[in-house]
Amino acid sequence: MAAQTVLFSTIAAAPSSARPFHVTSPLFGQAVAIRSPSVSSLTMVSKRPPAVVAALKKAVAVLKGTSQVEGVVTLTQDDDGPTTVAVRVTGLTPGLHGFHLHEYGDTTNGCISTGPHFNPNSTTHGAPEDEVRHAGDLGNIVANSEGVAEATIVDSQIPLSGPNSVVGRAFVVHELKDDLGKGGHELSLSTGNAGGRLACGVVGLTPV
Ligand SMILES: [Cu+2]
Ligand SMILES: [Zn+2]
Repeated sequence: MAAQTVLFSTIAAAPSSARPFHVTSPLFGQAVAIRSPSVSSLTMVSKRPPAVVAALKKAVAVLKGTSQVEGVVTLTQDDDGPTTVAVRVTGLTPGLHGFHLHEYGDTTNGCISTGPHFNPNSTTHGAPEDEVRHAGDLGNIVANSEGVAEATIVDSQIPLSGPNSVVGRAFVVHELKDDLGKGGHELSLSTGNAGGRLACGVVGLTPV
């Protein structure tokens, strides 16, 4: 190993006029054959600009509960950009309903087992536009007089890959409006006092 390292340094530092291939030593010749591909690939990588590879990721969650409330949420993210969340929920009472990403993709005990709001930064509850918020705080969706809520949310705290990926976590739509942490209720800074969990669905990858 030590001999190879020395040879490698010598070759890398050699001026262009040096002609190491003319050296007839069998040992040296063998070492050049092994090491030279590494030298050339290292050189090329260091001189090349970073490759831009567009990586679109897409995920979906199907929301179900014990009531007639149901829905579909699709998430798309381009590279490390913000995630776009398209929501359609039906069967709601007209008005505002808290809408969050909860920590776990576990529905063994219904929506209760999805746990608290996804909160990788251990902060308090807030509005999506607040500095201090849970990553999972997506505010409210608004149902019309037919009980249908449709929304498109763009958010930077819910990526589809990396350490804070939300794939495998769950969306929850609530009975009541989320007070966005400002209601003064004892639950305002943890749940937005959004009441019961009407429907939920685990986020899973889907074809792009
Ligand atoms: Cu919630
Ligand atoms: Zn929250």
